[in-house]
Amino acid sequence: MSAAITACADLVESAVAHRTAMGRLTEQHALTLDDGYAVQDEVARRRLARGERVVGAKLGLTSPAKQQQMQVAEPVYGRLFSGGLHPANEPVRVDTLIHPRVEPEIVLIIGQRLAGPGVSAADVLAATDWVCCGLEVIDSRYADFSFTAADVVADNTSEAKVVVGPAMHRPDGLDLSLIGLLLEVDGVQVATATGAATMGHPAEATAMLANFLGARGEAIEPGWMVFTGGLTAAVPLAAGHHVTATFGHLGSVTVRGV
Ligand code: 0L1
Ligand code: MG
Repeated sequence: MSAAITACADLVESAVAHRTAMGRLTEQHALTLDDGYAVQDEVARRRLARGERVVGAKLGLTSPAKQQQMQVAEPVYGRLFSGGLHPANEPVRVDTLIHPRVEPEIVLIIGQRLAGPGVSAADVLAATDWVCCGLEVIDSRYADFSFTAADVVADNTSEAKVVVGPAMHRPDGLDLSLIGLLLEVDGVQVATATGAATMGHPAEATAMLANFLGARGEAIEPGWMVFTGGLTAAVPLAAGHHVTATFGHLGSVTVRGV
């Protein structure tokens, strides 16, 4: 591993530990997208060595709303860790994070290993045990959430916490592209979307991930949850406020900041 990858992994970990936003890594190092993944891999290796577990995967920047908000047009992948699982009924302490935002996602619970090449959306649905709704709490380690694709990948795509709704649904008979979503902050509607916002269909987005991981010699593993990509722009999470996502068929999920 190059000294630059190690140095960038150190900077990411320091920003998390000190809850301090940093400048773009790409301003100090000429990182390609592959280099960004190498940094993410190194930080993941360290977290696993400290006892965390990977519990799933997250797709990022898969919807036009997110790509426009972040000014990055490339879908990206990050890991979900056991330490980021957050109970649905517990408030999120915003002072444990830098500048949290929340985004609504359709979540797949995968029952069978999926690794490309050649994984299709139909394969994903056949391997999916359950579908539920979720809110992802993201927290970029970059000042003003300003990053390139390589930067955000190095930062595990702003991973912080995930909350899943209480109701699990079988995928059979559901067209996930047609699932409607209403996003509210403190009871005020701020955005609407459908499942089609994430690459046409959440299973299409997940198939892309399985093919991407297969090319890296990795897979979506049985039991993983896949956050299939924010359907709307992310909204800030402030103390005293609550964000609720209500999905057709899938129910609703709320995150409250304290
Ligand atoms: O889950 C995500 O969509 C994160 C990808 C982009 C990172 C961000 O919006 O901070
Ligand atoms: Mg997300």
